[in-house]
Amino acid sequence: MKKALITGITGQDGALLAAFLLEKSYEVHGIVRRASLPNTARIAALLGHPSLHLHYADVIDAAAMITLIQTIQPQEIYNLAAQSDVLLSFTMPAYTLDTNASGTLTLLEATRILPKNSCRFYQASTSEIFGNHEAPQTEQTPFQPVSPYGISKLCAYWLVVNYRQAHGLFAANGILFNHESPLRGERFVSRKITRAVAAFAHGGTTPLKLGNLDARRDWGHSQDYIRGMWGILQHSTPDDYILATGTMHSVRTFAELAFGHIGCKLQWQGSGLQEKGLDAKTGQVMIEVDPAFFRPVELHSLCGDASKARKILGWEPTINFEGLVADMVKNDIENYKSAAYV
Ligand code: NAP
Ligand code: G4F
Repeated sequence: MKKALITGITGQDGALLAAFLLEKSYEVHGIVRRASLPNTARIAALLGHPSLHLHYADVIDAAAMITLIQTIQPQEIYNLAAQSDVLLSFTMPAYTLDTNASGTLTLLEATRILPKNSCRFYQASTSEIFGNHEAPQTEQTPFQPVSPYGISKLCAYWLVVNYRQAHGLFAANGILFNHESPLRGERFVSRKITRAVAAFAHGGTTPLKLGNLDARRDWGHSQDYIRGMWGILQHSTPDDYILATGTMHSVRTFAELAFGHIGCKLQWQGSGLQEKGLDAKTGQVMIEVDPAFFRPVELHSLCGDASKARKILGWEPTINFEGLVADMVKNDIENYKSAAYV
């Protein structure tokens, strides 16, 4: 039985990856941070599985991580742990770098001192490392990160490349473009929109406050990207791959599609901070612009070219933008709880 260690198992991707690996008969180990309230809601359905083992740790705690990895001796490590909120990284830059960059270094060191060639290492890299370089982005596109988050992830990217070159480690970067699911964190724009749609569907009246409506992202479904992460570690040689859909939509389009699921056609009125999205039928205000959600530096357009992963790994996304939005809206309407969206 193969053993895998997932850092970030309590997050969106970690929870989906744990389910995927258990399905493949792996012994799955995950690290959980100490919190004052339970933080295992996303893996609730997996708790009690005989092949799932959770350990308290934090990637910032080098001694704990090295001890844990020496004890488990995994064949695969998926480093998904991160402070992954781009806007927050501007207010918590040191914490973001400690977790995302130094945390990755700790894990690479812990992997390096395992018996030679015994463990493969996957790093959750991101399209944020490209910054505002012209879309579509490929593995050859120059890196120009525009946030502390992007900078921390670029440092981790190069550490992975360096450990591969200097120490012969099987270490690979998955450069993933935005991917969402019903488990997406509630502060990210996709989930914020689909939760607001659910609130309106259940009789809510509070307008949704958003930032930049014209930012464009390449949104895919997390389920497809989990399969890609695993595929990157199964290939005979370690390398870095983009996973993306190759299509790009604006936040505005995401909102129009999501609100359409409850029979609301959005009509935009005004501009700048005064712009509002109204229900074309009733005139009710559904969306307002709030500068609190603007970023000090915005990343305007991301669209990935995943030709390399397609050609070498045979990876293809199977769920398109419309399917993703439908899945998220349906799930939020079905599981609606009247908590405010942030
Ligand atoms: P997420 O939902 O925010 O999950 C992050 C995970 O990291 C959580 O389990 C969190 O634990 C854990 N974590 C945070 N700080 C930690 C620390 N110091 N020590 C140990 N664990 C820590 O993120 P996601 O969307 O699943 O993304 C997974 C990874 O892919 C992240 O590295 C992210 O940066 C990267 N990525 C994501 C996307 C995307 O679109 N989703 C795209 C490209 C790259 P708690 O539950 O305790 O907070
Ligand atoms: O949903 P977002 O917060 O995701 P963002 O910044 O693209 O980052 C996500 O994807 C990255 C991959 O490219 C990951 F590495 C990262 O960890 C994370 O998973 O914002 C998307 C866009 C931005 O341009 C933002 O300015 O939506 C815009 N936006 C507009 N209104 C908003 C809002 N974003 C958020 N979070 N909240 C808003 O109200």
